[in-house]
Amino acid sequence: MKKAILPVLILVLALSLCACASSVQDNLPDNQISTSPTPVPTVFVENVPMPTPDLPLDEVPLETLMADFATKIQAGSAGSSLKAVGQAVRFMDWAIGTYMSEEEIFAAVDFFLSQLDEAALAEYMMQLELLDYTYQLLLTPGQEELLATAGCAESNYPWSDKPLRAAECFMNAAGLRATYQLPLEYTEAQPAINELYSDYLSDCYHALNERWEFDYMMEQGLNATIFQDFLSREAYSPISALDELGYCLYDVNGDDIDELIIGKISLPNEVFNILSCTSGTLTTVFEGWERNLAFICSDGTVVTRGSGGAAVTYYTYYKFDGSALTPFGSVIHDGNASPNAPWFVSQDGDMDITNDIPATQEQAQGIIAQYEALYISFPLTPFSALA
Ligand SMILES: [Ca+2]
Ligand SMILES: [Ca+2]
Repeated sequence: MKKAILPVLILVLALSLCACASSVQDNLPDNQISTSPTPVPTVFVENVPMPTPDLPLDEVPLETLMADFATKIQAGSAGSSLKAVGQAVRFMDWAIGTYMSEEEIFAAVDFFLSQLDEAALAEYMMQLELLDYTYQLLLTPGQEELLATAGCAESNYPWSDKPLRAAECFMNAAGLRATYQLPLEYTEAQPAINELYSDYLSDCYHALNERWEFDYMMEQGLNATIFQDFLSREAYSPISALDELGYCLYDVNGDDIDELIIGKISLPNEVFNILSCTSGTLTTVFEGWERNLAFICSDGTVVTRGSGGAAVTYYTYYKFDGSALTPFGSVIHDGNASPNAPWFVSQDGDMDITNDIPATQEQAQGIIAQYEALYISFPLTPFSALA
């Protein structure tokens, strides 16, 4: 598979890890300040301006920020866009620095919005729309002059040239990210299924219903490993494979062509198969099994999590262009090869840790958590519905 290096996301994550580390240190009494700060893998920090040590990026609680947006952003008034710049800067500093999970962000946003009456909510949503617009503007190049005019020349610009995970979670929770809600719509109205997909899904149904042989499933391009595994469980499970496994259409990379997602109904963010029909033929983009699963993030990143036994776990991060996956980074825990310092990070997608960079557990798990916050749970339709 072609290798491409897209370091920005990893760099952003590293930046946030550095920021968190510095803020923790800033909050310690003097006699507890560590004299040997955790080294950051150099691969993460190349060409990236480090946050200034006296500026802990995550020091402002989200609820404080949200209250400030209400008083300091004036949508539609003179000078409103400049005031929004200052708030967008704080918002992006928060997004880079926060360790809040997706659930925590959702809960905080939901709670704040639920306190507002109808008129206040309408006003606040206009303020958030201006904030969102400004935030997206600040992800683009050439905004130095705008920042200087707004009195924010000393900001951490450019934070990133890609959407920030926490910021996207926030906007999604506020209802400003239509794409994130797409999977939910599938439960209400199934879209017309592409003929390539419908033939494939029909095979899936018949394979499970008629218990096709393993080799025949393989010949038909089905996920024989998973299908046979779930069929064999029927001996002791009250749920049939037809009801346990399901599918969903979802446009992973935003090119208006849906991909076909196959997974387990009860674990709706774990994906066994991703299929594409972008090229005009049905293509298997990813085929997994229970120890090598995929997860799809709301920003289009595809993550695979593989296991090589109890002590070995691989997380690989991919860009998806509609037809193929290209790895841009990985986080590996290998307690066999390196029992005392098992975590590694890299910008490659191979399983080889000899060309990777050692990382602390905190750094590695920080990267994993930032992507986990974006995993989509798909409302899968059971194959039994195709009867
Ligand atoms: Ca697509
Ligand atoms: Ca490697």
